[in-house]
Amino acid sequence: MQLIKTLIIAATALVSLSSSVLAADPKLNAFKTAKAVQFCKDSGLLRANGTQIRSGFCSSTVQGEIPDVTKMTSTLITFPRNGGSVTAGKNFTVKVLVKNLATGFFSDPVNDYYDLPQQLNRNGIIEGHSHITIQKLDGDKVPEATIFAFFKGLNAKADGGLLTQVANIPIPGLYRICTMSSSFTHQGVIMPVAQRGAQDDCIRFNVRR
Ligand SMILES: [Cu+2]
Repeated sequence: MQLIKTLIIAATALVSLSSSVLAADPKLNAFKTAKAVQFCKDSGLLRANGTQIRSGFCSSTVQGEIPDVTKMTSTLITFPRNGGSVTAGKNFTVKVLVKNLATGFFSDPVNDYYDLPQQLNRNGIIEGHSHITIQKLDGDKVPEATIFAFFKGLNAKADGGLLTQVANIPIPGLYRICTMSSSFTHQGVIMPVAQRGAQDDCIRFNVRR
């Protein structure tokens, strides 16, 4: 117990130290990178290699550049409407409004998955893209993350903050559509503070016969 307490105090001290004066010290950054690499060496998991390893892996990519609180990513799905409906087997256009995400930055997901830190553009906005994922709901059963009716990375540049994607759901039912905002190499966006609005949106809608 004493050891754990000592470790927590040491960790807290390290955090306050690193977040204040030493953040820009290249030697400390090298030290942190070395620590991250060592962390993955010590982990029993496969090392990340830029591919999507389905059995899980250990990444030593640093989190990277994190925006100012006034530039945190925020998203709203405007179509389908929450509680609205579309017709089964008929194309519809999902509309996503996104704020504070410089879209159109989309790395090759086959070879460059999670392999670069989050980066900001010269205006301090995260460079990345969003995704939409649509899942069928079954009462209060938590959906399986491996099962989805539709998925698409939104690789195009937003037009006035608007991202669109044509989708088609053949089977009627209640569905959930969510966005997943990410940086260039597909990792979820990283924000400067914990207490904030969500970077993503989810809505529920009906697919009718
Ligand atoms: Cu992606």
